Amino acid sequence: MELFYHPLSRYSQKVLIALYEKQANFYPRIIELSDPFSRKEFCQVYPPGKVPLLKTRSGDLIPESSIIIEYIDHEFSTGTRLLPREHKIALDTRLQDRLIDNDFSNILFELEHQKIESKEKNQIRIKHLENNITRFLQYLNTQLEDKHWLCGDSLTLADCALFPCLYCAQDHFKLFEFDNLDRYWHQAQLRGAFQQVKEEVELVKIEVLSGRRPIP
Ligand SMILES: N[C@@H](CCC(=O)N[C@@H](CS)C(=O)NCC(=O)O)C(=O)O
Repeated sequence: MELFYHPLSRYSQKVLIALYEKQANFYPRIIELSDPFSRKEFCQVYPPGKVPLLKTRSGDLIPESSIIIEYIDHEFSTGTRLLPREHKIALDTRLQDRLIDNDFSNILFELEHQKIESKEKNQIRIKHLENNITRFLQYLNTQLEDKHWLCGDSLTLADCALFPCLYCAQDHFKLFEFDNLDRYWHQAQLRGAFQQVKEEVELVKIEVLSGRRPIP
């Protein structure tokens, strides 16, 4: 199996956490999305040019982080089961995963864009996005009132989606103000699979800052 990804992409981090949780072997193929040559080469493999992308042992291409995770969860019986067996919990896992991608990760993208990249900062839009994320953090805090991980006692696909978002959100939001979420976030940072992903992220950030790697 080959994983095309970028270490600083949240959707890539989501898949990496899952691969490490499953103890699944893969060849890492880093795509520098800001490098036209790397991008062109990747678009020849997968024209939409989005990471993450999994190439299976039989050569099939699987895009979309949640679908990749469902695939590896089904393929590998090792490690953590990421889509629970029980239908009701599996449905909740898929729901939380969708909510995190749509109402947290994608909003964070726009917020980062508005705050960092955009020259004309639209303060009203920034406030609106921050309010949306704060409401979502409150929602998560309530969900975690009686649950160890987001969907129950075991770590699932939904947690793989959530960790990278919290990792980014901690720079913009006071996570410690949400008691249950704060407890969850500390717990997440002790998880081996996530620690492995964070190590790679920190290394790449240093390389970008020192100019040894292009700005993604
Ligand atoms: N829904 C997709 C989102 C993938 C995505 O948006 N990837 C971003 C990086 S995090 C990307 O490849 N952007 C490059 C582009 O859009 O050209 C997933 O879950 O995998």
